[in-house]
Amino acid sequence: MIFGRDGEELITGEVPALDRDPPEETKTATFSLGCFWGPDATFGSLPGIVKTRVGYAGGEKRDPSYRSLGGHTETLQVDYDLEKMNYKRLLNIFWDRHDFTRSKKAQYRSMIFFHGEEQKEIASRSKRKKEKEVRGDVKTVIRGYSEFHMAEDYHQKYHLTKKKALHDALRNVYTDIEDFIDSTAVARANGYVSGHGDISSADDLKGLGLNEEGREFLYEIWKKVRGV
Ligand code: MHO
Repeated sequence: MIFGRDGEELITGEVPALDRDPPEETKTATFSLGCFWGPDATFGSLPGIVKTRVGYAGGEKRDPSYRSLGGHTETLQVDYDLEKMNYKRLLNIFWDRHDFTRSKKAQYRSMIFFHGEEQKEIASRSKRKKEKEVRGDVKTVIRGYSEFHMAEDYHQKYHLTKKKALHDALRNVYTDIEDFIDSTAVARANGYVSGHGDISSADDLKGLGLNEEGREFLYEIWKKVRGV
């Protein structure tokens, strides 16, 4: 237990079931769609997303930071389970979640960084389709992935960090920040506190390592954000 953290009453203390047997095969996708806090939560809530991380990509600076981006763009990177998710579906969510018809400053550009030829094809096709749909210009830049600079820890799973008891509970399970960022359970919890996810009772929150009290606690937050 780390001094000063609470939330211990909300967890079982065991490794969350969702993190227990990671999928055999995952792929990575990298997208920029405005402030990265929101996409981290949206994508993190989806079954089939194994890991999420936020960072900076597409610029020149070799060691960007939030205060000194050096031409980089806020970017989300996810690892997805090939048995439960595919790139086309990820792109549909990408388009749905931001306005890609307006020019933005470098920090908030709309970008797709493809990993490999297959993603390149799918992304290009998907962009052409969008152009037809909106009958005009899609500002999204499609580019080959080259590098991704992790953002500061306080940007990772940002919405969850604002729910201290829950955040601390999960940090009690994952005391190492890297394990915390990489946890599927933590990615889901970050999505649920933001009102994402298809949940109809606290029972649907099993697998996150929370006990009954913890599940109720999270379910109440989810309902409040959803306004139900
Ligand atoms: N409007 C947000 C953007 C943060 S995001 C990490 C803020 O400045 O509070 O760019």
